[in-house]
Amino acid sequence: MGFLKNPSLISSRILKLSFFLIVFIVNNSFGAFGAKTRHFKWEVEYMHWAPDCKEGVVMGINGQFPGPTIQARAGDTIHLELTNHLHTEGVVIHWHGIRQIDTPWADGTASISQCPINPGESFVYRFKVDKAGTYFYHGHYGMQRSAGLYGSLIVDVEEGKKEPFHYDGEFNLLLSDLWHKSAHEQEVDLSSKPMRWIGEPQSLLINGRGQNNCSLAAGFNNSTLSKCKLRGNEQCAPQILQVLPNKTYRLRVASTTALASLSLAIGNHKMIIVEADGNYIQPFEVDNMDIYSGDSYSVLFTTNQDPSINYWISVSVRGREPKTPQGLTILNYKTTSASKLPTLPPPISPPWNDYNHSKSFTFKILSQMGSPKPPVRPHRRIVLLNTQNFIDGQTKWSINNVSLVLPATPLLGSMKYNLKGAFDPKKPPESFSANYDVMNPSSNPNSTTGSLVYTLRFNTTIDVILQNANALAANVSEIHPWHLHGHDFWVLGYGEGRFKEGDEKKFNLKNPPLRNTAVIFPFGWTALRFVADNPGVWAFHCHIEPHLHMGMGVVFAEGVRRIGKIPDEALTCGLTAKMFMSTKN
Ligand SMILES: *[C@@H]1O[C@H](CO)[C@@H](O)[C@H](O)[C@H]1NC(C)=O
Ligand SMILES: *[C@@H]1O[C@H](CO)[C@@H](O)[C@H](O)[C@H]1NC(C)=O
Ligand SMILES: *[C@@H]1O[C@H](CO)[C@@H](O)[C@H](O)[C@H]1NC(C)=O
Ligand SMILES: *[C@@H]1O[C@H](CO)[C@@H](O)[C@H](O)[C@H]1NC(C)=O
Ligand SMILES: *[C@@H]1O[C@H](CO)[C@@H](O)[C@H](O)[C@H]1NC(C)=O
Ligand SMILES: *[C@@H]1O[C@H](CO)[C@@H](O)[C@H](O)[C@H]1NC(C)=O
Ligand SMILES: *[C@@H]1O[C@H](CO)[C@@H](O)[C@H](O)[C@H]1NC(C)=O
Ligand SMILES: *[C@@H]1O[C@H](CO)[C@@H](O)[C@H](O)[C@H]1NC(C)=O
Ligand SMILES: *[C@@H]1O[C@H](CO)[C@@H](O)[C@H](O)[C@H]1NC(C)=O
Ligand SMILES: [Cu+2]
Repeated sequence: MGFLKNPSLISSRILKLSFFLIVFIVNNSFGAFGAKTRHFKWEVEYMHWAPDCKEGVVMGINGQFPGPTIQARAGDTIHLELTNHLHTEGVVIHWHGIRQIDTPWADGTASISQCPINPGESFVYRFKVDKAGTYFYHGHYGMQRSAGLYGSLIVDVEEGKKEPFHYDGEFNLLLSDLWHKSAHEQEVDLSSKPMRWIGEPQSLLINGRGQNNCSLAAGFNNSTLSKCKLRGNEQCAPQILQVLPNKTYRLRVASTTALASLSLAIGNHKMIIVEADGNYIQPFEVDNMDIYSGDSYSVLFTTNQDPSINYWISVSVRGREPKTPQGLTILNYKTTSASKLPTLPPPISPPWNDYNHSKSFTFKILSQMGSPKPPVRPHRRIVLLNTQNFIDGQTKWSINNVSLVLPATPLLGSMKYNLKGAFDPKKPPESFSANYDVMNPSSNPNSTTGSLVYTLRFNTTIDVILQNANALAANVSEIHPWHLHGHDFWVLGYGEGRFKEGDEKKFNLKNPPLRNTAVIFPFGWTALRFVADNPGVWAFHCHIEPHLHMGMGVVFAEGVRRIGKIPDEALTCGLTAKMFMSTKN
């Protein structure tokens, strides 16, 4: 057909290993047992970019969007100097899924683990990537993730170790959603009275590339196809995945969407899910998979289909009525021309509101034999009710009737140094009133604000019950993927309606999956368990960027007295800065 002139092709990484080895040897120093320190120098800046063929402004790193992929091995130390070249705002980067054992100040959460890095200044993130898996990184200040500050972080198994499954090559698929309105304008919209909702994204991006005007799935024909810009060197041209027949490939999929829950499928190819959030799971086969913001997975697929044609890989919106075209790229068997368009239409995802389909996928995720098991009972249970509320006319999300507002002084510093007045020390509620009806809108939707810091006794076992509820409008309850910093947790179970005493008898203590992100389904609850054994102050929040912005999160502080010396650069704002002035004079 000659449709694609200069398609941008990516061959699998393993096939190019020799190239990477050369780069690493030049750039990195070796430590004991083959573990290395890997050095990076990054500059963050705004740039003109056209991720979906329409030019706008994104946050780039070293001139790239998405940011560079970090590739390391388990046990390595990342040493990354981040310089802020934004002219008028601070910046931080969070390393999503990395537990930051012994380095809680490197977690990259503004107001929690550090002060935002000022324009023109640098900060060194130094931390160990202790566990192999598929991870990513992203901005964690204001709505900088929505502005495009993200990239992939891949941790391979240690030198000489093997994965528990075989594959011949691998690709990263970092999924995101894009608005044509700037993240600044979105922030103002969300904070106005009354709130102006940001709406659905204009495009879905795969590795930062998308097609805004090319909605193929609904009516696959040559007239819709002609609107696609699948060719050339354009920033929106998809990266084509090139494969050989009769091989097995690993897709490392991660979602950093601001809002969208997604379904991923490869035309004609089955997928086997083998890893979730950096933990191996019991493999299972699907035609399409759900992926929520904050999730990461590895999936295997075998190139056992007709090698003389190409196939679509598609990403579609689930859980909200879709108003966004599918995100697309092409799977190309190298035996055929990469410029031939697939003859079959892109896979269509299940209906957006088929929650049974989503639940059946989610419930299949179970830990592998031999994975760590949860302690049999908790020391403490914290129930977190998720509601939509009003505060002085602004629309907010609240947890047990309190909407999260982060303090000016980072909590890690103010808690370790016991600074008075840095945040509201009031104990947040452990639960919510017995007569609150989670199935209906609240009779009094007003709530309050607070810093919602739960202090956990070191090394105790904590159960968290995330309780969903009706939002402000009747018969509406949304999906919220909750992400915990500093830990993996066991997902013990899900249920419909309100969590009741006795529901804990149905918890899965045999093979619950270990994850760092778990979803609550509409009108349902999700039960999590973790051991508070990582000294630090950790965010736990809905990974939907506008929801966090509107207060949907809490903070867990644990083992605060055991926290090591916090680097001075993490403490250059609020009361911690004043503390330095007085000790240094
Ligand atoms: C989509 O098409 C419309 C009408 O042809 C055009 O105005 C718009 O700029 C296009 N959008 C993108 C992202 O190319
Ligand atoms: C092509 O698909 C579009 C979008 O679904 C539809 O509006 C149009 O009628 C289709 N054209 C033909 C010739 O089928
Ligand atoms: C589009 O047009 C080409 C040739 O012009 C034809 O071979 C192909 O089958 C058409 N595709 C569809 C989906 O109609
Ligand atoms: C792939 O394997 C199938 C079945 O083993 C075989 O028939 C086919 O020739 C192989 N294709 C290639 C391109 O090697
Ligand atoms: C979803 O599953 C529930 C429980 O199995 C069932 O009662 C309900 O009818 C299903 N809904 C749909 C739309 O299939
Ligand atoms: C909620 O707060 C608003 C002011 O922001 C007030 O006018 C209204 O009466 C409050 N509603 C209730 C039920 O207290
Ligand atoms: C939530 O807090 C507001 C403001 O303090 C109060 O008016 C309301 O009754 C509370 N609602 C619940 C369900 O506790
Ligand atoms: C944490 O608790 C476990 C089990 O109760 C115990 O074996 C371990 O020594 C404790 N660790 C620390 C650092 O206190
Ligand atoms: C909400 O659902 C109930 C039960 O299905 C129905 O009776 C009611 O009319 C619905 N309300 C709205 C506002 O849609
Ligand atoms: Cu949410």
